[in-house]
Amino acid sequence: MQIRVVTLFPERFGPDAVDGVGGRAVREGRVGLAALDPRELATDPHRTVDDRPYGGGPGMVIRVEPFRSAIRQARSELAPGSRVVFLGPQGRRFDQRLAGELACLPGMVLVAGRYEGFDQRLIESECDLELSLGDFVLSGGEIAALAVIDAVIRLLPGVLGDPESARHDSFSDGLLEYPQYTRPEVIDGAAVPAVLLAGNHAEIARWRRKQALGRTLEKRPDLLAGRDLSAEDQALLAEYEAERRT
Ligand code: 9D3
Repeated sequence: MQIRVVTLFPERFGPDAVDGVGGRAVREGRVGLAALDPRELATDPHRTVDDRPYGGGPGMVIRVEPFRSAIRQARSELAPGSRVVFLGPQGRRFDQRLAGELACLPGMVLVAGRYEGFDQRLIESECDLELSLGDFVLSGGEIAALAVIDAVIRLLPGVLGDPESARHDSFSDGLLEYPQYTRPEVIDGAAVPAVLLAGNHAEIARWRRKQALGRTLEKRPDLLAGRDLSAEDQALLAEYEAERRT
């Protein structure tokens, strides 16, 4: 996959910008990552990227031309079928499903938003998709771009050593993970659940599924809403609830 980031802070997308397995894929060239700085493409003597808002009011607005040139330059470097993704607070909420969709593309151009806001015509004419990390205010889209890059790269074939890890990830089956334990067996009076020590693998799998379901219902009921649970999962949830009350 080829990734281009259009940003006023290109130095934040160097070879070490992405960590973990994704960073390795970038450093080994299995993923192409490069940043384009619209300021470099601004044609006026002062290389301005913003201007005063029509209609008045406080602040400045990002001009169309420098970003448009950078986006078009980036797009020209990518294969047909690649997408231009604008990162801004009004976008579709990013989630694992969207990460999976983006991972199927040959390339993507990520356009990092700015607090001062863009001329609306830029977003409408140059971007295929607008994406947000959630309902909180960032100063710009760079951190969001890194989050999207990380989430997408680790889904590319061969990036995780073990494809099973991606499948087991929280959210890949729409549930939170079961709790994990390692030595010692007891710490500050808190014991590891006995089922994990007994070595009955069918019982362990059943217990883990029950914990995953129960914790999801407790912490993230939205993930279960509108989902049809099998009779077996419903029984496990009932068991979880009963055990919680004792
Ligand atoms: C109140 C009007 N705008 C500020 C003048 C809103 C605004 C625009 C742009 C607030 C923040 C930003 C900068 N944020 C992003 O570019 C951004 C973002 C975010 O703030 N939250 C969650 N996801 C994202 S993705 C990009």
